[in-house]
Amino acid sequence: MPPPARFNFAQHLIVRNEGRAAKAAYVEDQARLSYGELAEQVRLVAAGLAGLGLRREERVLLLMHDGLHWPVAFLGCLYAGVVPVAVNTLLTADDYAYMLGHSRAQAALVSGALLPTLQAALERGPHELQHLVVSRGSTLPAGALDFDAWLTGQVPAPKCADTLADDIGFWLYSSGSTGRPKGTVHTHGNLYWTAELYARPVLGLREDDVCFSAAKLFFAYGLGNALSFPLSVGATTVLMAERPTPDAVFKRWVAQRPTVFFGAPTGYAGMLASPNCPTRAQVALRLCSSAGEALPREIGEKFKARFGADIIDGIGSTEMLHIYLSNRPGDVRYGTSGTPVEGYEVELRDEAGAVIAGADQVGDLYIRGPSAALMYWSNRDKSRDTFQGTWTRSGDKYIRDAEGYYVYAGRSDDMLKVSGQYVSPFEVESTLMQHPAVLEAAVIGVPDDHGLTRAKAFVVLKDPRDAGDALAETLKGFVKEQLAPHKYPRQVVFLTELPKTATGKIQRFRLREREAA
Ligand code: 3SK
Repeated sequence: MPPPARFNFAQHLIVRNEGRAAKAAYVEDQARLSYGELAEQVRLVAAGLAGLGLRREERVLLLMHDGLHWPVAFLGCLYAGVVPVAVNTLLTADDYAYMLGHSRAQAALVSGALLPTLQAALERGPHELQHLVVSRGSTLPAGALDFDAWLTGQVPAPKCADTLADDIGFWLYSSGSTGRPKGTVHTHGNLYWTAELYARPVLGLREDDVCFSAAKLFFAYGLGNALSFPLSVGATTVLMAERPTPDAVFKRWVAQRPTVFFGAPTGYAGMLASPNCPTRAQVALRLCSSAGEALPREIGEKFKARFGADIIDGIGSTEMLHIYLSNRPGDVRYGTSGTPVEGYEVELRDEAGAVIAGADQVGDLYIRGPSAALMYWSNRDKSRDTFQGTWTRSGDKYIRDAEGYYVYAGRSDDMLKVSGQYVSPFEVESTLMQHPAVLEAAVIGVPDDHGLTRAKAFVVLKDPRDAGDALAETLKGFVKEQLAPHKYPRQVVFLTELPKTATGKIQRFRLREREAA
């Protein structure tokens, strides 16, 4: 059933959960937020935004660690018709400076711990930011508001903005192989569709579930797992601000006893290898989900043997908002991404663009479905390249086997996916080239011992005599200081020259072939 034409996703959730006012919508280690409190606080945020003079369709940067304020802030914006731009908390001041300028955000809702980076971003470039609301900050800069105090002064907004299902609801930034991240524009209706097509029928999420996502709320994957999915069925969600290390996850598995866990292959591999991995009797998991990169078969099988719960592997994208190809509970083929989710169509196309009908051939994956983003903001070329009529180009290569299951066959471009997040080789290479010892560099993805992708850099030095382990470590640290943590190369090797085309373009595929040999 499509949503009605006049539709506000925050209001939709409030109405759906009217009968659950006392039930916990969210729990943290020491705090909880009931459905009734969530509805009240969403309306307070909407009133607070109006009080700041925010108008419909204006953007608000949402740069917050996962915690009770995050869903309140996100849904409060939607309720007011204001557009939250939810951004990755691991980025640099340079990234946020770009996003502030590009989104023309009028206000920012920011965690106290992230305030110094945001302030550095504000000093860097032109922006239109007029209001700063700080969540859990110890000291406030002049003119900034404290999140809780801001809400205390409000009267709940009496009604939601009269939005349409097709109105812009929110943005997420998605990385590409070249250039700046792209502002992916989603509608109110898209959140509804992913919950109705995936969370209910495929995962079978239920009111009595306790959901916990290692993927943070600013990722499309995390936003579904920890917000639109559980709130659509009246479930409870565990939120955690800290990094999802194995120990941090185990602590919540044992203390909060989630029934459904959402992770990524790197996380599952780390947990299974940890000496602190709990026993089956200590946890309450009935189902797990994996996305971000293809789940190696061994990890799924080992996990099932230990916990008795399957990991449902699927693939989605920021552009489609959530998962469109997936395994199913009761029909899991480890080593594949499963079959198309009902409501989505997928096609494999050959290099000439013709649809591949037969089995076992590699093709570019295209998807058609109702949760596709509208566009990349202010980027017509890249929008046209990705959103082609009713089809969306995924940028992934897949094979369909004779039984109709899809097997991941790599990216169509040079992008790598590390820990479920895209890494542009160009960005890492240009950072390496800022080091005084480096002449040029090329970055590719290579599998680690678990079959998961890690960045590897091939570096040509200005003076080849500098090559050695010490410089390799220095270069790793150099990248780590400047880029988000998942982007630094885990291996650095020195070459005397890089493979290039006649016109001087680096041939990364030759480096990949060399690694595979
Ligand atoms: O990477 C994925 O597979 C994914 C899944 C759900 C939502 C978003 C993304 C990028």
